[in-house]
Amino acid sequence: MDQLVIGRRAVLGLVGAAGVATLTGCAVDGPGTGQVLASAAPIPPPFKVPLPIPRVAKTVRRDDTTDYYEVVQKVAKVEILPGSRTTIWGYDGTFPGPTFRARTGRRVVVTVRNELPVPTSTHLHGGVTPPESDGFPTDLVVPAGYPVHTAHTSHNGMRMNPADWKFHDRTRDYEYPMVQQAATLWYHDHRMDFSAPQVWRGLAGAFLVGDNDEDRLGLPRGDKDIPLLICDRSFDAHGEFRYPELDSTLTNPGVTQEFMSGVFGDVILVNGAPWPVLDVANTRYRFRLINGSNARRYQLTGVPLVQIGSDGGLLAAPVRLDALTIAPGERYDVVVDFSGYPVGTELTLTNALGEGRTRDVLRFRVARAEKDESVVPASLVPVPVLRREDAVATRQFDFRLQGGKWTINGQPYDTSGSLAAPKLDTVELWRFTSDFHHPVHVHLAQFQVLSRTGRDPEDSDGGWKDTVDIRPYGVVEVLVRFAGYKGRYMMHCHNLEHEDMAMMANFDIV
Ligand SMILES: [Cu+2]
Repeated sequence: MDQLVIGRRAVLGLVGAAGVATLTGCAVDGPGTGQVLASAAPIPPPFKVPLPIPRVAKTVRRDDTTDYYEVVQKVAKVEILPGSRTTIWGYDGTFPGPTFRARTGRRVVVTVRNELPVPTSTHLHGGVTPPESDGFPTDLVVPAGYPVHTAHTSHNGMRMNPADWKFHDRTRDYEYPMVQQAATLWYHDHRMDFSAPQVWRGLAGAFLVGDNDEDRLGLPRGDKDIPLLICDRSFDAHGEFRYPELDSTLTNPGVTQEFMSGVFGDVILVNGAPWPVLDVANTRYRFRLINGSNARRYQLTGVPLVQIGSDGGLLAAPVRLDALTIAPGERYDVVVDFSGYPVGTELTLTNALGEGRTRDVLRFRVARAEKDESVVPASLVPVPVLRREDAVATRQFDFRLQGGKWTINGQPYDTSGSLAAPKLDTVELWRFTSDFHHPVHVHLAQFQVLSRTGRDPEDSDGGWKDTVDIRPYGVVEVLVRFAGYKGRYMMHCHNLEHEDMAMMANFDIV
């Protein structure tokens, strides 16, 4: 029998697993399910390069209701490791892509033009988006001359019906009504079979929604409100991204056997820079933490964290945390108060789930004294509390390695299938169970965590979420509110290797 080991020595043999797996070494919390891919390039020393702040996307046009943007997905060369050039696939040729700053109630239309050699699908993660613009994995923008029939190939037992595929020639508009409150969203690639390698190459960015309720609070703003997209990557001897794909043209899907459980990089990037340093004033800062890693979980600690928001928006009240665990796809909105530190102090945000170099993340250097205009009020925004009795239905979704495939309820992804049909404007109790670490993401609908393996939710589980970290043998109950739009959406594991290897399912809001 093949043996599965998670964490430190992640070895996963899928061939011949025949649905039977032995799990060992799961007693200690770890970086998730995956295997470290070592860099061949010399790894740079930490805390030498400044934290990049992604540029804010500019509108190309505005009218009474709508802000219009244009984004080009293209190949670019950027300096990530000091002194070498890395080829990336980026929105506007940058990694991360530009930060969008949207407003509740103002519609956003993003025209995406694909100049990459492969199809793409762009998902606004956390967006309350009509199904046509949700970035379905089979709803693709294909580059000029791309042979679309090659997209219908099937692997890992996934069932692909050619009728489910949609192809847009080179460009398309994504329409985001922004009927949602202030929140930290992000956008990333969601192409069927290839989300993992395409996000790894750089297709990800922050999308921040603001509203009047948030403005009234007096939270840190302007250059003291900073997205931090954290991800791990590996590099080859030439400084190019290294990834264990079977086909570097990304025509045929899959990764080499030993990485089917997930890919961990050994270089931690924040906003695309390795272990950067940020000079701060001795005031409060607001950081939008986004875990853009394929598989790696982090437990962030080392600086005083006050959580003010979760995936779907601000909390009812701030929560003081000693450490914060963030799984792939999750976001946490936090305030760090540097006022207690004299100028010259250095504080390091570390990762308690890492080892060696992956224990470090980002350094703050208190560089100047300033008067702080910001506050963190004891009460933030009203958040209705869902209760168990609000649920009109209960469903269970089991995330599991079965028959050598990553499955949900025993089934690999079926483009035509649907596992649930919740009614619009109702609440359901969904119970997620798992064998390994699976960060579960539900499109469109937001939820509240009700329990974790029979216990109360954790301190950082509060508020509206769209992604929740399920631990090995964990049972997480969430109350999901189906609001916004009818139509077909999906849920999936946000370990991107699991996602690409069939751990997705459709559901229909009716
Ligand atoms: Cu998973």
